[in-house]
Amino acid sequence: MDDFNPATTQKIASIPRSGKSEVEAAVKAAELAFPAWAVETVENRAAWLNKIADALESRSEEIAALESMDTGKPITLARNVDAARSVANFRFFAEQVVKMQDKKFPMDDAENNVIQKPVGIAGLITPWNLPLYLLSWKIAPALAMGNTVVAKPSELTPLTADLLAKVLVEVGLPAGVVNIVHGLGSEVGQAIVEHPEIKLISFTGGTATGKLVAATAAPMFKKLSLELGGKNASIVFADADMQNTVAGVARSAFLNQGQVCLCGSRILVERKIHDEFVQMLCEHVGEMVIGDPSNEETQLGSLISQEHRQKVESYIALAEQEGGVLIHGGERPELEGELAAGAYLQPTIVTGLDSESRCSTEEIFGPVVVVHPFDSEEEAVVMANATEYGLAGSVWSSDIAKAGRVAEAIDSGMVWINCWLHRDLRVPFGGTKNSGVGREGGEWSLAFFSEAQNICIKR
Ligand code: TXE
Repeated sequence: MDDFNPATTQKIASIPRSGKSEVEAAVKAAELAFPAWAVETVENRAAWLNKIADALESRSEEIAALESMDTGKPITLARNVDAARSVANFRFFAEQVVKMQDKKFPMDDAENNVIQKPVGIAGLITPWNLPLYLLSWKIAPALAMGNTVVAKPSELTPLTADLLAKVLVEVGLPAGVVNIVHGLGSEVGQAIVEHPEIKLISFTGGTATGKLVAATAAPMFKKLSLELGGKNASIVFADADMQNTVAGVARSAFLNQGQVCLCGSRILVERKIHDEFVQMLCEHVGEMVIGDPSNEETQLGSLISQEHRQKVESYIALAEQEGGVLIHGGERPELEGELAAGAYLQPTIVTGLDSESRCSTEEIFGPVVVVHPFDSEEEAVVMANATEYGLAGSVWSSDIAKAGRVAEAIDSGMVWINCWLHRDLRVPFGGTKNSGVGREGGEWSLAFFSEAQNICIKR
């Protein structure tokens, strides 16, 4: 299969279009490797993770360049977020797993010991928006807990998964512990989810695909973690620090061209500052540099593909049909040379829509945000919760008690107050409603990638 740079539409690689038989071979290899890997000491597994982190770190610049080329994202973002976090994920779980302790529950006449055992072969399926970042977020805890892995990266962004496979060979990780199978979701992804020997599935991707994955895995009682889409609200109160809030809300709206499940794509603003806020937001966004992802100055790169841009543009057309006003962007920027063919789109801000309109409630997953005014705390909460998603959100106010009340009332897995995407890898990550099932992160990942067994000893 061909792999393209979406910023230029040039072909950059060919990848194998694997199918059932390659998944079968990967499962066989993972099965053979499992017994030895599962009984490795925790310290040894942590040492492997650190070795992988070191090897990735020495290739950080290469990872950033590949990720930027494969996704169209700005090189600075690929360097500071994707490359850095991929290394950090391995280091973090190496540290976490050695700190983990078996739990004990004493009784008068007996002792309960809860131990965490490996599940077996873990099936990991990841999307295109944060390729190695999300793959390493799953591989590291899976390995730390003694599982072997069959992983499928997105067919749109296979390059850093391929680099990881080479790094694993270089550092000498025993063969079969990690197996990466490239190909289409409907072929390789589906074969992984269906395979009876794969006992656990961790999936990050679209909600529609998540439904399919759940429907296939549930009758086999596989352990399942689904991290799906989001339509997250950024709630701005009149007492917020305007400068900080405008910058934070704009970053939350447009980071990675709005292609992050956590992006704040619905901006709810207290009516008395609505017009002023919107004007400041437009000015801020107007200064964002859009263009060549390899340029250090670029803040907004290309979307993932022409097809995805069409989908996002169809929402802009819908916004206009629904009575929305495009107060910023909405067009393809005019770029020169080979970039002219890229999947670029201006950062777009829409006002005047009903807060229950499709553009305000459906995930667009691109550089398009809607802004709505609200009059009271209660109204802001109702509006924030009026979507089928429940992943994240942010609240901006100098009244921390009020912001805390609103945060608790939002039906989502994560809320930031006066910041966004301020990540501590120890905290739970995941959503409610159509944003998924389960939590990963810190001890939640270690619990998910293992089976708890209680051993009760009668004295
Ligand atoms: O994702 P898919 P797509 C959202 C976003 C986007 C929409 C669709 O709204 O517009 O999803 O994106 C694999 N069995 N997010 O179509 O298809 C696929 O190969 C098993 C949010 O690109 O869900 C890839 O590796 N696997 C999201 C992975 O699933 C299957 C990030 C995700 O791709 C499969 C990406 C199947 N039947 C998109 N079909 C987030 N939560 O951040 C596909 N796949």
